[in-house]
Amino acid sequence: MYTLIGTIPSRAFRVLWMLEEIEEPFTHVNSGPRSAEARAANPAGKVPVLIADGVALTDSSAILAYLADRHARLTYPCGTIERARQDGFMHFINDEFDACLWTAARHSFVLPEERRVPEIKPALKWEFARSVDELMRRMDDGPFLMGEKMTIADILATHCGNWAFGAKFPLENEAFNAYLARMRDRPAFQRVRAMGR
Ligand SMILES: N[C@@H](CCC(=O)N[C@@H](CS)C(=O)NCC(=O)O)C(=O)O
Repeated sequence: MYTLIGTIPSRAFRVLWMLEEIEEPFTHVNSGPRSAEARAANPAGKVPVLIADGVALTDSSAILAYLADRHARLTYPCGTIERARQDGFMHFINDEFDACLWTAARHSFVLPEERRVPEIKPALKWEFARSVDELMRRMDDGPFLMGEKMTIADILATHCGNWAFGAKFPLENEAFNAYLARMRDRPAFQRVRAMGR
């Protein structure tokens, strides 16, 4: 049985969605970043944290990859060309989507006020829009990023798309918007969303 620490609006959503997709039982500790529960498991105070076999695992992409490999779900096997492409998607989304969104968040409410540089935000929004176009160029015919098979890259991309929407980043790529709508329709996604209500 897994234990997942982190609130629904945080990156913990990615892991909760994964656990729902693969139908693995888990206990959810609905505690936020820097909470006592988060710090007890991860001294940095960051969430999500997955407790697996008594060990605290951090960093949502690594947790997704661990669950995918362990349960042989939503992933291609290590050492295959498909896995290399899947990893490429994961790195691309982290580098170009998550990094932009996280930098915008840091300069909006995470950093101490005197350290924030709000002027950076328009450049981040422009970069993000350019990366969305690039992701859609790299996407196979669909319905998922890698064609007929859903992978953990879809969880990461969709979470970042939703985050962008919440952060009022422009979302003008129709193919990406249609992809996000399809992904949000998934019952496992909806179950996690309902947990937050
Ligand atoms: N690379 C980590 C980032 C984790 C992270 O920064 N989480 C945010 C919440 S979504 C957090 O805990 N922030 C608190 C802080 O930075 O002090 C991941 O993907 O899990």
